[in-house]
Amino acid sequence: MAAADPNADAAPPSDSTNHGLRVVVAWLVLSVIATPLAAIYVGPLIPPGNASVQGQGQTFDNQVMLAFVMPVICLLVVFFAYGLLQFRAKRNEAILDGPPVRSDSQIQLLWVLITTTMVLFLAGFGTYELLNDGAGGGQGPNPIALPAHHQDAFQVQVIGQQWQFTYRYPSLDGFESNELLLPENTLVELHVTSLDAVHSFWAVELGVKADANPGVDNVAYVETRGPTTFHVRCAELCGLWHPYMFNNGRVVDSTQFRAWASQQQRLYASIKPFMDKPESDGGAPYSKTYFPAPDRRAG
Ligand SMILES: [Cu+2]
Repeated sequence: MAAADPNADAAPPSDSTNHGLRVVVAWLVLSVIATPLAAIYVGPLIPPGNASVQGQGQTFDNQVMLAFVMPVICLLVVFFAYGLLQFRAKRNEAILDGPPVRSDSQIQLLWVLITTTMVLFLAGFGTYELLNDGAGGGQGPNPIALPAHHQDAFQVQVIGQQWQFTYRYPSLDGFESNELLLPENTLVELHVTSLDAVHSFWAVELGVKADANPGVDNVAYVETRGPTTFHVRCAELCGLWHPYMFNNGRVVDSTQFRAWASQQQRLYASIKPFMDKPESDGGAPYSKTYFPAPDRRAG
């Protein structure tokens, strides 16, 4: 006895059309058109944009990943569109299933091979890109992805606290500011830490993001390009006023930066003696207040 199949007695739809070939051809045509268009025109629209070297790197990565994912999207679109249009029931037509397909070892093998190759390639590509220059991510106290000329990087300490960021410039007398100003075309070494809860420093358009943990010196690199304005947001839920923990930063030309820095240094000079005094004398030394200080240069 044959298994009870409602369609067993009905004649299977006779169809000599090679649907598989049609789908493959339509998929190839759509992919060849859509992939470069998406990579070239849509990729650069995905944040963070090109405001920093790391941002540029991330934009390139977005383009590569988009180029990889487009043929997959095209296959889904073609497969569903073809199925819906080609196999839809016509008016007054009885719906008859074809014989059941139990498995197809060729398709399964191809599926496993293609998806494994894609995932492994993207993992390798991502690792390579990350090791290039850190890709704007926080790397902890001992970064392994060091950009070229990292020894000459300009240090800025980022201090998170509920609910604002303070920026300290160790090589410029250690003055502090509530606004992050950076000189253009400069490799910046950010030392991100926190005084209380866990925060996350995120300079959105610069493509740099690093956790701010109390007692941890989290190093992230970012290389600025031309003058621009960017947003700084706390990207870690850090308490009641977390949504308000944001402000703007600026990348300015070197003349503007020098003028701003010397103005800040002049303002800071009046409180420096107090900050330099030992705590027993009523001072508030940085090393106590902002543990950890950047420990490699000009801390
Ligand atoms: Cu926060």
